[in-house]
Amino acid sequence: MALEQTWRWFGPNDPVSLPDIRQAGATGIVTALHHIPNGQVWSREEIKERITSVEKAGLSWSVVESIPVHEAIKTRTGNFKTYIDNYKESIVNLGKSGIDTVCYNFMPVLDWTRTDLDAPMPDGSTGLRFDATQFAAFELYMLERPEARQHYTEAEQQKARAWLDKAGDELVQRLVRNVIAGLPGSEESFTIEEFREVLATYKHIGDAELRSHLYQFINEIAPVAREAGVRLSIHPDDPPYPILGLPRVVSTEQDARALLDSCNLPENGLCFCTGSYGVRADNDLVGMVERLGDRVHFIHLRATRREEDGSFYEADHLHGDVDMYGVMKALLNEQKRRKQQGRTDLRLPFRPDHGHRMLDDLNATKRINPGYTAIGRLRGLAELRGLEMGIERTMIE
Ligand code: DNO
Repeated sequence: MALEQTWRWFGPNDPVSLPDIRQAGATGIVTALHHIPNGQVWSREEIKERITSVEKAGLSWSVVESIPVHEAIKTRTGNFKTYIDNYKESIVNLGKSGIDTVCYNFMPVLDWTRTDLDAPMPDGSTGLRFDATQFAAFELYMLERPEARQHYTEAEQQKARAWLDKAGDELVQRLVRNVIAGLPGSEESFTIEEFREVLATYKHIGDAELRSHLYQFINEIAPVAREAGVRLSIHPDDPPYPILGLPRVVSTEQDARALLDSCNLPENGLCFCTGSYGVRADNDLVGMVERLGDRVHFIHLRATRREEDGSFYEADHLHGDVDMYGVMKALLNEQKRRKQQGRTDLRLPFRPDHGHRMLDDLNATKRINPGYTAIGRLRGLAELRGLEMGIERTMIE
């Protein structure tokens, strides 16, 4: 037994081609119909077309990442009922087409957030980073969010100001772009003005409200997914704590457990992202796989490194704060358990999440998606599959 090796592909415009992915050794593709506007139904025809192009390359469409959840669903305002109906229809169409795993997230306004997409690593490669000081500078002095001041100590505010005074226009503009102009896979992007407006739509939505909206949503879609033969997997918050005064409700083991308990169907499952959950020292990743593993349908493997002030960066896949050996072993044990229990969902897809920009990908003229370079992920996947094989060989059947 082994986990399924997959690779994220952003579709025909992705600079990394399907034949490249095949050479990397992945067999499954993780993709989405990014060209369909958020909220609209994914038709059988569109799904078929994507399946055909993936299969032509000798690969299979393993996971949908993601069907985006419209903001109206998260706030339960406006046309949210129509959007939920459309969501269901997309799930049904995917199920009929033989696609059985769908990833989604419930982060308000922004999907994943970083301040720096090219932070220098000691070995000469670059990686993604969330810098606490730069983020403070963004919300205090560029976004000018009035309540942000309460969130930072005097010393933190001064540090952010000092960064800003030294940064220069180009760096400042880049920071704004990195935070709100949409990272790969995010379906939304904003100007500062638009961003202020959309933040205001959460004025009356706190932690309890967002949780309730998520639980209502999953209770509506999970039974449909069950009927359609589709397993849903929620991606955790990245970073895994509230930012910009917005609530975040999928950041910890307790959050994940509460969501699973809110709708007790196996189709209501998790995407286990070690990079996101791993930013919190209080998330025991190995224990989480042991305790929640029976509801994990999809896995992102990457390792972050925490710094004292709350900043973090993406380290090499095997050398961050994440105990990748322990996680991999726990995942293989989960797969074994499923086999012993006679479960049919043994296909546990994982993808090397993100990777450093290195070697030829550092070439400034080369088009790349930050975090989703070919060579950095190739390295990540190679290391992870080696780790997996080493563990597997020593496991008692
Ligand atoms: C970032 C990704 C996320 C993820 C979504 C899932 O690299 O892991 O954008 O795809 O949050 O819905």
